[in-house]
Amino acid sequence: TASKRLSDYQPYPFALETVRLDFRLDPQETEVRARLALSPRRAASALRLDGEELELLSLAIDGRSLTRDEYTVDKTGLTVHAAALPAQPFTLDTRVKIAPEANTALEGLYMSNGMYCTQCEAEGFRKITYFPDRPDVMAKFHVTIRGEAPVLLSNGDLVAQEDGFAEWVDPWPKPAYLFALVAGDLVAHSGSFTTKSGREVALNIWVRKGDEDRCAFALEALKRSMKWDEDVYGREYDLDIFNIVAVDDFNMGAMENKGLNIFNSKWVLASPETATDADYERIEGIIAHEYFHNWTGNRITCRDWFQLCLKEGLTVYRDRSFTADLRLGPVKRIEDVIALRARQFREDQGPLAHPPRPDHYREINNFYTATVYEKGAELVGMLHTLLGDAGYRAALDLYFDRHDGQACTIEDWLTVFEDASGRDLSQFKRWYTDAGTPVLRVREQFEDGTYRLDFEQDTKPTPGQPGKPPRHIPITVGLLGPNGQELVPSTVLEMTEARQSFTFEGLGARPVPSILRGFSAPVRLERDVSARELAFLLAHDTDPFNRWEAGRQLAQDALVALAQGEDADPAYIDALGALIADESADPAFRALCLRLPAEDEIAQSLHDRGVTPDPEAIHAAREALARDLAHTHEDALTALYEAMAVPGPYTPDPGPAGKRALRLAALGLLNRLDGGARATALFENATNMTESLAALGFLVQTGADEKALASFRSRWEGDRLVMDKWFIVQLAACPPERAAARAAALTEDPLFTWKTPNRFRALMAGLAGNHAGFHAKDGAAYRFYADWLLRLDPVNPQVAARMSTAFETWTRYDADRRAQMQAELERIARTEGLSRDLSEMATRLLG
Ligand code: HT7
Ligand code: ZN
Repeated sequence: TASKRLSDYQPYPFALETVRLDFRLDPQETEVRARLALSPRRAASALRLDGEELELLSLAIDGRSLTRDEYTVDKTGLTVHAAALPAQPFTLDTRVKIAPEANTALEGLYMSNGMYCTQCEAEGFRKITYFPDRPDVMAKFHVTIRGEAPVLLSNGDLVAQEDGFAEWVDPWPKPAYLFALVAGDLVAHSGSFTTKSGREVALNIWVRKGDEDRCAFALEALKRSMKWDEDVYGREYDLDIFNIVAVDDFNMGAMENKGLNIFNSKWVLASPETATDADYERIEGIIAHEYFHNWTGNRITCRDWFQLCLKEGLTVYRDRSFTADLRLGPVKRIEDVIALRARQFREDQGPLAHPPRPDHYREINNFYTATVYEKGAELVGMLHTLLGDAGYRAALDLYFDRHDGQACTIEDWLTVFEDASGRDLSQFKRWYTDAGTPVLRVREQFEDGTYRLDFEQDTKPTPGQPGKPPRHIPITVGLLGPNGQELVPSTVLEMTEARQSFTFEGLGARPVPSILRGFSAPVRLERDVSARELAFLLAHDTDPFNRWEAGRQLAQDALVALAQGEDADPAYIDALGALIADESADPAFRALCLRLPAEDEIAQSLHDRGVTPDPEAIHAAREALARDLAHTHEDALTALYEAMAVPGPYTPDPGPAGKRALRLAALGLLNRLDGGARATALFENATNMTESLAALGFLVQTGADEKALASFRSRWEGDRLVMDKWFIVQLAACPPERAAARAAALTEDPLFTWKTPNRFRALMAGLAGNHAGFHAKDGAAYRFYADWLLRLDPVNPQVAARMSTAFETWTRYDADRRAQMQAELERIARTEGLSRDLSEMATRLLG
């Protein structure tokens, strides 16, 4: 199939006012009747409706059945020829049959554990009925559902209900991708929220029987989100009811359907025994994210799918700010940057690099990426930095005022910022249209009290984009004096040229610069800086992000040296001694400083420095540094492990969670010395999943994990969410030489229900997350992984394609490994009958 191109955009030639949908649910034969009220926008245009895998039963216009020569049906839709269309507004009625039970792709209407549910973003609605399935066609939906299930849900407000019947009306026009239907034997955990204008909203979290005691946290998170959006963005909820449903079989995390969010049960259900601190934080963030889409995505949507980052980048930015406000802001920022580098910088460095707003694609599902989401959020953050708090808020107010009810573009978005601020953002727009991570080099000069920073920016070519003009980069800088006092507080420098200098006058002595504070732009900063100065910044920087960053840099430098067989500077190990003992620093922050960079990040760092990464050497280097750290600071770490124990009943609040994080970071290091003794004790006595799972991971790391894995399994066998953790941890943390064989053995486990995305992902992501195991020299993991992608593809192409990104770094490695990965990708690409999703990925990966 050919690519779709942004430059080919044409408005839909018909206006769609209202849609009536009537469902008669049946696992094998669901009947869907649709009535569309259409008006031609220009004369003599044929009517094209999208539709896939539908059996058309009847088709009529204004009540008259069409004859066979008046329309054409093909594999992707239906065309009513222009001659059969009235020149005036008309109604089109279709009746189709679909088979939800046979739908394993989990797109459109499908079944999960006997319950009906839908996933329509991006182009799933066309698997439900014939429709203009594009986001710029917005209509009011009126839905009736007939079926045996006791609970029948759709978008909007419930207007009628009796046994086996429900009728829903959504007063807000929406594109089809926001349609949802759920039917099943569900129970609700309910509550309510009163909006700032006094509207009472009924809140329900719908789950399978038995799960209702794991919903309380999600419900409270929803209320916090509703309040935050009112307080910070002035946005109020706009229906009388808000439903969330938890579903076990789900391709992604969650979906923001209007008034009826559907969630992967993993991101709703939580109890102290089954969910970790990290799970709680993610659940809160995802609940917020989907709720925030009500304004940024639903009330204002995207004109076409090229504009995806308009809603996703902004909504990620909003959910990050929410978490930063409710928890520890600097810690959240550091976590987000770690994730950005691990996922988005990695993507930008390889064959899948693309701009936040791509201009072509074959399969849009392949563009729900770290670049669209996380880098998209960074771009919103930079706009916020450039305009300041008041300017940002004014721009967002204008955005909601001007575009409510519309389907918009990145141009609309940037125009709002220009109009609100009077600034020219044409150069800033390159961040949206250009792929790649700029490298920002900086040199310093100090003379006669004047301090000068000379910056140079450069972005390497990416697929299809050879030339990279300079970008508009906000660089937040502060200058520190010799005792750590702030000589120049944080200032935003705006770089717009390829090379640009900034001076600071009147300084008594050479200052220590703190550059790119808060990670003010998604760039790779290069600066010749001594280990001594980094240690100084780790001890004294008043910007918490850069304080952490200095430690990170020290760790990276040490690891890069060790991985190349050189000696590591002792500065990192020395500096961490002070930090461990620094009780004025927050435990969560100290925990982050104690966390060594992941092996994949070390590989990335080597590659950035022009060195071919050797996965075995990287693994050995990381182990050696961890052991050295543990050894040097054994007493302090042991004291920390004791002092950070949290007594009393578990709560997922940031305070105790931070202490647990620090305690477990200490244990992770000590585990290298005591052969798993402390981890065994913790595993046996843990009363919450955070500690239990961490202890299990540490035991897996030592290799003496058989008993612990068996006991964990026998305790949690009946719990699908906890068992996913069991699959992941034993692959992600195990000694690399065991990883591939263990993964293969696990596929024989009766609990490896591979058609369930969560279980498939747990096993495969566990293996791919074991850097040295996945890249084992013999190529066993590559072959195994490719085999399973090929097996999943005909069942669930979306998930198979997403998981293929495990290969996205293949060009970084040595010739042997490259050849093996290339061979696997070629084998995938050659496979007959491959889905469009995986085929596009294989082709792009091969470059
Ligand atoms: N807007 C949603 C993205 C999405 C999705 C979710 C579930 C399954 C398939 C999906 N395809 C696209 C999720 C979000 O960003 O909020
Ligand atoms: Zn989203």
